[in-house]
Amino acid sequence: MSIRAHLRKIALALPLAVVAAALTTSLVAAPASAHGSVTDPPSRNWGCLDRWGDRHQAPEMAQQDPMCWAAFQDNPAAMWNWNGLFREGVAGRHEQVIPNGQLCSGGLTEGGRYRSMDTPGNWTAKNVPTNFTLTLTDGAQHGADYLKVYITKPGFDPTTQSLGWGDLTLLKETGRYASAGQYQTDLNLSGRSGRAVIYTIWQASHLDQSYYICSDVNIGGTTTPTPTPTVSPTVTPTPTPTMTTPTPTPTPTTPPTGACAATVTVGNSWNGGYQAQVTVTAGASAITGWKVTVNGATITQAWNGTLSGGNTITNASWNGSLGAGASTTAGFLGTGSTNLTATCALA
Ligand SMILES: [Cu+2]
Repeated sequence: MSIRAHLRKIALALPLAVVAAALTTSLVAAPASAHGSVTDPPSRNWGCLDRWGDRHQAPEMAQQDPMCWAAFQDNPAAMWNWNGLFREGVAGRHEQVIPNGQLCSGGLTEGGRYRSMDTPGNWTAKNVPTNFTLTLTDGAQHGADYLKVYITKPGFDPTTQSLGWGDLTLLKETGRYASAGQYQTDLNLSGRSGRAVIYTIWQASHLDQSYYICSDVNIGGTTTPTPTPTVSPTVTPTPTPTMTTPTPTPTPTTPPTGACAATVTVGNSWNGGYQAQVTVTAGASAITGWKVTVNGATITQAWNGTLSGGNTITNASWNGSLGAGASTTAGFLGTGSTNLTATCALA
């Protein structure tokens, strides 16, 4: 068991009463099927899940990440289903179908599950340089007819203004992407600085399914917001293990002795589920394919790899070949125990 997984077991043991209370008051739905979202710069709901999923009821979130706090209070399913913010049958008529003020919720799609994403406020913004690469993670490997990437016009203040189509400038429309786990495109924001919203429309290729994704950025920003570790005085401080900083996955300095080796690291967890990453490292010789079995896992979806048999991930087309000692990663969502071990075999 990794250090993080071990910490997580401790963490899971502590707030059982809290979890039980949450179960009675909210319907927490695991992702029903695999879809995707922009993961860098993180979409609003993916960012909230990434930063807080493992302690989504921590009172300090209200001060440190107030928009995420509000979003979790409104409907945590907006975070658990971070990859499900889409509409079907729009036929490319995005501006006609999505009303102003509802761009970040896909026009209140899924019964308004994502409505909190539309709220103006101090969403945590990622510091980005003027040239950077946007990454969309497609856990379902739907492919993309195109990505349409917009940015809010200079002077638009996402902390106070509701987002409408007239606030956006089209940065670029990409061509098609073959089905893969991630789609990337370079963005050039030269001449811009400060807060902005990157608005991405992902037109999936398997059917007419369009995703509407708001990511907050701070162009040219270098300072990280200083978290205020204030615990609400009405709450008894809980000795929550510190897990905000991901523990770096130990990287072998020498290739493993086998043909390949795998480690598994559990990331965010929530009622009934968790996210995890496997790291695959080639042995002393280059390999052309790998297959990782995560013992103890019940995997509901995987990305950067193909799921089979409930707990086995086989490399995707683009990350199977590894030089001697080289590493790659794949991610998955699982349910049940987080006491996991991973084994690697050639594929
Ligand atoms: Cu999908």
